[in-house]
Amino acid sequence: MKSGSIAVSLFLLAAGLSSASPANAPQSSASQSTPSQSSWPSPPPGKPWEVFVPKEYNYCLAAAPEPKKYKPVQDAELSFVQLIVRHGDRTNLNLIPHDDTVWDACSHDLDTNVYTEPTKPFPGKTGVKVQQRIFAPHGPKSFAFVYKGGNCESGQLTDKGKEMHRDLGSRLRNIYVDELNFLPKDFTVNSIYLRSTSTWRTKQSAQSLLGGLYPEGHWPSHSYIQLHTLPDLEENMKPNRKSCLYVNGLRSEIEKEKTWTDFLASQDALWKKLYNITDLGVYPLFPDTDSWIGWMDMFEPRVCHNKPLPCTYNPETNKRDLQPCVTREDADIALRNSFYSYIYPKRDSPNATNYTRLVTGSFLNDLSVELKEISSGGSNNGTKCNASQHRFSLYSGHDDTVSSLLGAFKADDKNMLWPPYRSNILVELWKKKNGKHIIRVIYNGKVLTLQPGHQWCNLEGCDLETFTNYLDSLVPQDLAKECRSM
Ligand SMILES: *[C@@H]1O[C@H](CO)[C@@H](O)[C@H](O)[C@H]1NC(C)=O
Ligand SMILES: *[C@@H]1O[C@H](CO)[C@@H](O)[C@H](O)[C@H]1NC(C)=O
Ligand SMILES: *[C@@H]1O[C@H](CO)[C@@H](O)[C@H](O)[C@H]1NC(C)=O
Ligand SMILES: *[C@@H]1O[C@H](CO)[C@@H](O)[C@H](O)[C@H]1NC(C)=O
Ligand SMILES: CC(=O)N[C@H]1CO[C@H](CO)[C@@H](O)[C@@H]1O
Repeated sequence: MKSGSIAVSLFLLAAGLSSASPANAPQSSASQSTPSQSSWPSPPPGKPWEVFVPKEYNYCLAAAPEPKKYKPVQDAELSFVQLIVRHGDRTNLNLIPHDDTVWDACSHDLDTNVYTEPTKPFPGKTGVKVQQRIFAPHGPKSFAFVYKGGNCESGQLTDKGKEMHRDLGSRLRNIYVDELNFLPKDFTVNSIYLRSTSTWRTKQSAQSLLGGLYPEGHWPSHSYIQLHTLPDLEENMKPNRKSCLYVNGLRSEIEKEKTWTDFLASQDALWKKLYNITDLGVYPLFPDTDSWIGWMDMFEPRVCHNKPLPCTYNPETNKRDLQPCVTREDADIALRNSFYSYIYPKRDSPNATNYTRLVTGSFLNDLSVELKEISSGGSNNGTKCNASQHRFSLYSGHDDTVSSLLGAFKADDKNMLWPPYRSNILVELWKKKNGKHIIRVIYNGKVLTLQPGHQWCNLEGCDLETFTNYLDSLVPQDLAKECRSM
């Protein structure tokens, strides 16, 4: 089958946006639809891509630390925490023509008001408060055949997505404020650093999370938090294909490897079936045409919202009411294939390490520098909070942000499944009584375990220097050169 744009697909999963918070928390995963109840657990693996999926895996909602079970490191004091997250539940990015699915999943009641700030040459504000509303058009004279949106943009964070991040924030409040007395009870500007990609859904996920960490009543009036974003061309929390040209080059080399082509060939029949049903050949609305990731994105948001999977288009009724339809089993296999679509390039290919350097090396450097600065009591050179009070950094990103880190760490198989919505990696810096610093890494509520043969550290308590040395070994010294962009 095809090659060439899996890279593109990973990137596209990264774009989006949205609004407000309903009351019901996603506490019980029983009420959440688990995408793969129908066929998990998978049969024991035969081929490398027959990834074993434990029953607990739920694409729709990642597990999070349980305040009651959380244990501080013995004889040590918490110094600093980095949290890297994937945004919450969102609508799909890969669209199907003549799709009747309506996404009324994004209420706007509590949306942030946006207005232009005062600008230097003009007195006062230069604009009024606005509240963005998304509405879907109707009728044959509109583009309604592309996407029946309801009140969500494609790729937008839904109310469910906001709620799951608020829930994560409130768990972290229980742990870091109430239990450990580590973060201040009320928000203070210097204690928290916030960075996000420039996408609406990642920024809103961060807002929701911080709303759980510091609920109303814990924000001093007139205080606000600075949201740091990098210019698009310098973004390093997701693969930067515009500035790092060799990302695509190396990716297509990886796609020529036999393990990869065997994988694609083995799944070709299902690919063709899906391609036919969704008219992919007729309508180029599907941006991720060379990868299983696109199919996964097309189906999983529906599964998470109990919406029907697509059937065949009927020109007479102008509806998708003909057989065959995509079955739940097809969707599960597509999801499983998408796991391999990132495990291979980011962890298992002989070229995965070089690929990882390009897609996440620069971000690993940011994490490593921050840990070194904080542990040595150094300054952040004015780019961050006052270093002496800085306790918590939130990095709000995408599946790509999380999966690239997991690939770089050489996480074991069960930790390499597609990062579910609101996946969360906590990197805790602890100072032991003897003055030594150690790192504990907690992924979706559990200490991160590594692949056999790659156990470069025990992430229950890894010596800081071993940890940062490992990260640094994946950081390009001359990024432009490794990207072959100069
Ligand atoms: C796809 O559609 C074509 C034309 O309608 C048909 O001949 C072919 O058998 C279909 N393939 C699959 C896998 O359904
Ligand atoms: C990774 O890239 C370096 C040069 O950038 C090269 O020397 C090395 O052989 C590459 N590793 C693999 C496995 O190809
Ligand atoms: C901070 O800035 C100074 C002066 O520009 C530089 O020498 C130093 O390396 C920087 N420190 C870090 C940790 O980046
Ligand atoms: C940082 O905070 C400490 C006290 O917590 C204060 O003494 C120091 O002046 C602050 N530094 C800056 C640059 O604001
Ligand atoms: C483009 C590239 O670096 N390809 C390498 C992938 O890994 C194999 C096995 O180590 C190398 O032989 C290739 O040169």
